[in-house]
Amino acid sequence: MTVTGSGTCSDKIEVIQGDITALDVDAIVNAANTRLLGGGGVDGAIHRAAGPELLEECRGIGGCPTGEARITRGYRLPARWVIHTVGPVWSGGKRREPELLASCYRSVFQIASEKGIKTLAFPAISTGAYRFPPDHAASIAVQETCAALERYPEIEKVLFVCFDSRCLDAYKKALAG
Ligand code: AR6
Repeated sequence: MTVTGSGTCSDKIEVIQGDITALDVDAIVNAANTRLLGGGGVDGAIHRAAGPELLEECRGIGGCPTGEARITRGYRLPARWVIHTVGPVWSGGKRREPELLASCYRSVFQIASEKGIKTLAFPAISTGAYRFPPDHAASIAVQETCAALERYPEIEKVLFVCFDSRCLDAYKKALAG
């Protein structure tokens, strides 16, 4: 299923349901942890699909703080690049979780712009193992993406990739404003 947004920023946004590792875009975003050495969820799926060279490159990076991002090649993935970002673990919302999640999106877009990336796909960062409420996370994702698309008009397409229908509903609501 595909939901296309309407309005100025959302002309470039699409919400789809599926596996992010299958997408033929310039870059896919990984919801990683601070060690950057793989894990479960989307992180595990990306490492499995990219192959062991990805872990090798990640080892050389030496980790990433929460709210920041790092880029690697995509190796066996259809995507040329993987931008790894570390979302906050939700613990009630009083530990700057919303700010840290917003910072993930900003960091990813900054790197994307530096690398000339024109199409990129995000998973719902922090909404799995890290338990960030999906509606709140989707509204931060849409807000930061709209701001970034104004700032970096050369970015052509942003896909939000959902695994389940709860995630899809959250993005539909967030895009409806
Ligand atoms: N494609 C798209 N979305 C996916 C895929 C996939 N192949 N697999 C899972 N999702 P999570 P987090 C969705 O837990 O909450 C890892 O162990 C999933 O349904 O992957 O940021 C890392 O190493 C959910 O909506 O990431 C970290 O330790 C979303 O991706 C920790 O989990 C994010 O769920 C990060 O937790």
